[in-house]
Amino acid sequence: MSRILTVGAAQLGPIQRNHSRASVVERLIVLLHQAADHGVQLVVYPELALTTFFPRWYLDDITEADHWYETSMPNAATQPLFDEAKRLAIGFCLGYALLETAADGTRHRHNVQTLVERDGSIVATYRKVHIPGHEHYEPDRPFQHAERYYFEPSSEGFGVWRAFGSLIGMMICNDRRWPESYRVMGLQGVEMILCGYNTPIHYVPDPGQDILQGFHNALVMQSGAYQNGTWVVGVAKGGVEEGVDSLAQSMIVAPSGQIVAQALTTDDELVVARCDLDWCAKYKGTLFDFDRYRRPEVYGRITSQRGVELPG
Ligand code: CDV
Repeated sequence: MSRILTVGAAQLGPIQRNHSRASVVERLIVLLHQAADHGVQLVVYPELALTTFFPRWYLDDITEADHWYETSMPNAATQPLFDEAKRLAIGFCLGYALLETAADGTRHRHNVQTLVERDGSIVATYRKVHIPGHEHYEPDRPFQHAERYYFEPSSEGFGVWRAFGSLIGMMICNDRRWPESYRVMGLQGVEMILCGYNTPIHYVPDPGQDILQGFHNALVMQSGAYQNGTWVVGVAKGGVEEGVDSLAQSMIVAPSGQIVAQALTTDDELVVARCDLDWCAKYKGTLFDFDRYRRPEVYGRITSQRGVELPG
């Protein structure tokens, strides 16, 4: 008998800076109810799904940004989502900014996704590994992308968890452009990767790429899925948020690399697919039989070196 996991990619339209957490959580719950109507078992929300994409502004005093971060999960604002999901027996994956204070008093800021099982228990919180953008204010930009100022990169890497009768991994936005993200999870047998994203259509360092945003988005997730024999659920925040137009095009990609469902709008929209987890084995057991065909002994540069070293 096949193992089916019915998944909902819960795309969000824009969240403006004056939108309250409560109003956003209401939108998340509307999508949750749509998911229930479709027999969805797992709902995936975008990166930074509780607030506007605040790294587009640079604040000299970073503590003035503290209100964009959650300090616990669940919390008062998100408890209604946790309660409703548990009542409906739907699991979910939620992206948000997390501010933690360590035992030594140091404060740590991460861009995270928390995975919650159908019984309401927290499976894991993944912290973003690849942090794009810049550390300092860049006056010539039409908008900032100061993620490297607002978030520390994770040193925990990419985990895979047994949940939803499957092997589930997580990554966030820019992680999806790096083949290493998928492969580290592929090497742990991942069957479904959950990825929230916020991608401005205007890529300031090279506007020539703007027209290719949709192509590149599909390209990386389709190839990552195929080369690792895994489902990939990519979920966007789309539309014009605080004047910045963001790519939507949320999609669910099969282990074959085929897109099986894709958002049609740039707004709040639920995209559903019945994912047969056993399809992963078709690829993991043939062309991408890692144990049989991989050659780690000649891939040393991938972990020993970061930038390019030209031949002498
Ligand atoms: N939120 C992101 O990580 N966004 C990045 C940047 C480069 C636009 C992305 O890769 O989509």
